[in-house]
Amino acid sequence: MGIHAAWLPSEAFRALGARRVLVAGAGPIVETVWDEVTRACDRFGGAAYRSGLSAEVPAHLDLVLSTAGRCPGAGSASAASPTEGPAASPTEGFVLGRRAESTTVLADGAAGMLYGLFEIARRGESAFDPGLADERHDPALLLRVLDHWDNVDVHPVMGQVERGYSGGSIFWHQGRPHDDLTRVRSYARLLAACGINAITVNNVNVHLSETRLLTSRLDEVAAIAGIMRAYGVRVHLSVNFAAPVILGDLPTADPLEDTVRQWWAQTTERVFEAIPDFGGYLVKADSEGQPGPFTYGRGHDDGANMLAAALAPHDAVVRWRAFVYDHRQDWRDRSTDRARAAHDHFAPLDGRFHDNVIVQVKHGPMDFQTREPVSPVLSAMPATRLAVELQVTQEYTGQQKHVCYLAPMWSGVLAEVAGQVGALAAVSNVGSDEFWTGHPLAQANLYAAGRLAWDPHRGPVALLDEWIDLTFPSAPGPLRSILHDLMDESWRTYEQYTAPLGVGFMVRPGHHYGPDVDGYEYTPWGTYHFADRDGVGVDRTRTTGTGFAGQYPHDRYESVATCPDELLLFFHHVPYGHVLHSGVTVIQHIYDTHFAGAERVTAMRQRWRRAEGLVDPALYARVADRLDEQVRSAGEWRDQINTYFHRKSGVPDAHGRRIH
Ligand code: GCW
Repeated sequence: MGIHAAWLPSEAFRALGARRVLVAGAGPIVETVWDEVTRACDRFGGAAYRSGLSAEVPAHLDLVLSTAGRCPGAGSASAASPTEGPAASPTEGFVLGRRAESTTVLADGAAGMLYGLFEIARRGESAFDPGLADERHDPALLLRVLDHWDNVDVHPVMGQVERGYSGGSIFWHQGRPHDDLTRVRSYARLLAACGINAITVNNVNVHLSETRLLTSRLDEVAAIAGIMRAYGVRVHLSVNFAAPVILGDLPTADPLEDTVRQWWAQTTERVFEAIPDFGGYLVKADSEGQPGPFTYGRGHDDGANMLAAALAPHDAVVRWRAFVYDHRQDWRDRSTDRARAAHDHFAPLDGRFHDNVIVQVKHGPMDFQTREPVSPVLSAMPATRLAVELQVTQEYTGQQKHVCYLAPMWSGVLAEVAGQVGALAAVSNVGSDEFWTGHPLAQANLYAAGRLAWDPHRGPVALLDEWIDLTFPSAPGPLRSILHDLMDESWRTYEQYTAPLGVGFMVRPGHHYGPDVDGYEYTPWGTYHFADRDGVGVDRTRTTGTGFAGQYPHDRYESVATCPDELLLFFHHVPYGHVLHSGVTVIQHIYDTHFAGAERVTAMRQRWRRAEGLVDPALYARVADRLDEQVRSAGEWRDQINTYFHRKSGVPDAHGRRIH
């Protein structure tokens, strides 16, 4: 099985590879750049020179890539703020411009040179435009990390990759590291080319074998780190808070016990002996059954600060997840609201975390639903370093069987949290699948997550076109417009045929695929819609509801008059006859969007048929298969949702369409 080139087909290097290119600098990442440049030049007829090493360097060069250091006065790195901190890298920025009739990348360091190289590749011929004006490029977010939910072993319920829809892990196979890590190297390259600078190799639910990655299986992590390093990607590890006990060394994991603190300090020292540029720990504690400081009557600040102290000597961070809630709730209890939980637990701790702790917050208050408000935690902790967590793996957005381009959602989130977060963590959608992501078009989500972390202002539509042009370099006009048409609005289409107006869930319990309106209604998971014969939605207002709306510093969500339609049922319980800002009633909106969404998917399938012969036949077939499933599934959603609400409300469809 070959390795799919994704957004780095060799064609992407044609413009660069046909030119005279000088590489100036030293170190392992510069070697990577050199390797890229020489391969491109060999392929496309250009010539590569190495400053100080090549015998003859011609007087005229087309491209100079150099680690010339930060240009005085060109700096865009902002003054220190709580969103920054010790893990800030000063080496990633670069200035792209023209000097002495050559295109130049003057990088702050080797990583900047690598990012500059990929910027040149993205631009193709236009990178060599004599009129190119100087541009400074710096990442908006210093930590841009992809979190893998990979297990070493195959978990009996979750499989090898938890919520993974792309085959097995790219790191482990049958309980051991893959013999051949070539794929991991290609992966590192793809990550760097979209701006990602860190990965967490294992699942946040840390089972026994994965707990050992910290100690007796550390060499496996070091091997991955060795490959990633060449592309400027640092490796992080999800750790089990109870590791000192589970690994059999201590009777307690109490974060205030000296023996426990020493255990972590010594263990962490050994990690750095094996992986000198290790990035840090990721922790899911006291959440969905994972161990945590609550067991010892300690707080999340105690737990996080203990690990932070162990990591502090090494310029590394602990990311501590704010995804903490009661997953054993009684559905009869209307006072508990899962949406409130992260803010209730973490906002009071603002200012109590060490400066190498990053509190990692899911973008919405619930759990990666198709539509959620932005988590209020992200504006409630100004004295804490924060990461926003996105889910690239499509657990609730079609599981890589449905086309669902998520960048429009993420851009909205990032616009709201600008200035409040210094890091972006994205749950990976990658696996051993030949197209990396199961659905080949889901590669665009991975690409966009990295690119948005680098530059959140880049529009989702521009990013989509960028991805299409790179991935399908020979895309003639028709193919580009087919892909654009299929993907651009696909998130909104998915929203149309699934749970309405921000109410969320309504998925089959366990695997979370396909409709089951009441699947979670009487369960302990805290994900309810409260539909009855009169209305639907969750009253989260301050005045009559759970009070969640009061966690925001503004009042937009409190009143139905100001709450946006798409979040109405997240915040309010309303009668079916309630008229939306759009002018239609809630019940009619449900019928209309479900018919429209499913119809749109059928049209997408039709449209894709015109791509036959324009793309690689295997990719064509894979997308075609997935679209068949999406058509089937969207019809299932439409019928179950419409029938359910028709039966509950007794209100007929104004247009007399078929409801079962
Ligand atoms: O969305 C839920 C998933 C769990 C996941 C959890 C989390 C890794 O259903 O599979 O566990 O979120 O984010 O920790």
